[in-house]
Amino acid sequence: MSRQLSLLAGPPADGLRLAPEPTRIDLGQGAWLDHAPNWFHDPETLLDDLTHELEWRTLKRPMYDQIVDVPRLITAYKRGQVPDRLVGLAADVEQRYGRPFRSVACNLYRDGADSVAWHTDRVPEPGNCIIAIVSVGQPRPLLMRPAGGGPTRRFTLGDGDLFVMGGTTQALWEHAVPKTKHAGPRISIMVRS
Ligand SMILES: O=C(O)CCC(=O)C(=O)O
Repeated sequence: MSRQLSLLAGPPADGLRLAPEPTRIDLGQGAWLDHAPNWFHDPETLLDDLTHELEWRTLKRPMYDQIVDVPRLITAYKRGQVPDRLVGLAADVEQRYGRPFRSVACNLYRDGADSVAWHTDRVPEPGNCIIAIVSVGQPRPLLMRPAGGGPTRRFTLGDGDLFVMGGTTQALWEHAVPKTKHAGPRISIMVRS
């Protein structure tokens, strides 16, 4: 619907095209995913621009008795501080899902050794969230498993894909991006409500 609204209101936000509706995957108990492959029309340029324009940081975390680097580069912005390059993308997600976003965070996976471990995102409403991921660069698997245990589901997020975790996903499911043997750079842009 929002695509049609965008069309009526004028051209879509910068970098976006009139993509088909995402496929909705019902995980049960109010948890759902949306996946729209090839949603962003020029992912190569976005990957290049974000790689060079954003201020990437290495976070540290305790592991056993050591402090280690988090295996990916990160940058995050609150609403109102989002760089120009990402404003249109965040606005399009907001319009599509009808929920104001609170923040935009980006992860840069330099190669296959970069990853994110199993976790749920800390959001104000874990039982009613919209977390949109726009993935650019190397396709990587995103795994999801029930927080209390259960079979893992595997999704591949390709170059330019939109993947949304909605409803109760952050209360009931964990997600991870595992290490892989060979992979080029990938950036995930997380628009969180
Ligand atoms: O890179 C991704 O697709 C997921 C990243 C993630 O789960 C996070 O930053 O919390």
